[in-house]
Amino acid sequence: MKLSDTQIETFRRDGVLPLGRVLDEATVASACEHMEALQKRDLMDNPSTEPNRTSIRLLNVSSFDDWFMNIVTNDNVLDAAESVLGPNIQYFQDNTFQKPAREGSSTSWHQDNVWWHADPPNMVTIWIALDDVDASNGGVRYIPGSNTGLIAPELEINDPKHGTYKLLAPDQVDDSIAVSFTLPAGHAVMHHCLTIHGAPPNDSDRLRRGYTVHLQQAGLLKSSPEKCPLLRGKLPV
Ligand SMILES: O=C(O)CCC(=O)C(=O)O
Repeated sequence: MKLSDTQIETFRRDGVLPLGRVLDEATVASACEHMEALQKRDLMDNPSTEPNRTSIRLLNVSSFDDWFMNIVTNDNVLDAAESVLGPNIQYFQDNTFQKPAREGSSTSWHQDNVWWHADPPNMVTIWIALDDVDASNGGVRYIPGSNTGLIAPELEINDPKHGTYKLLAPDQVDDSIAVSFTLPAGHAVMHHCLTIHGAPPNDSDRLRRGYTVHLQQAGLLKSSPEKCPLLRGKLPV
């Protein structure tokens, strides 16, 4: 279902919008089964930025198991994206994030477009809860209104697995205005590629699994349609 004018206005102002339910229970259960199967194949990546903490991640998950394209092409996902990106939509990436009970690591504050360099910044992420997710098990936090421009990140991360890169330092972010959402499994939040977001560690006794779909206005990043299929509308000529 397309977003209402009020929802679009909220998204444009805040850079973040809860979408409500996008996946039914059966699809959530299948997604968890497919994630588990990938984990057994030992494909998951474990970005180790915090000692004694674990995040289990797989980038571009649909390239390993194309079942996930069922979610990428789900009408609830694409209708929400189309409401803000327009009719021409192209895949960019889809990822899984699994943060185990009591040891799931935090996600530092960041803006996705620091990596994507989309200009104009017409890209969105739809973060879908595969477990019931809220503030207590490491729900993603967003800084409303931060979707106005890039901030040069100053926090150096030395990840033994992924080398050195920079994210936003805590003093670059006014976290007193951060918002997070209570998401039953199957519910989603959409954020703009400039919106600052991050997540606390999972200190709860509940698993925290999420799946993200990253979409671009078709043709924006000049991605090849073989790797990044057109999902709606047409590519610019
Ligand atoms: O789930 C997380 O902790 C990170 C998610 C994220 O960074 C994203 O959706 O862009």
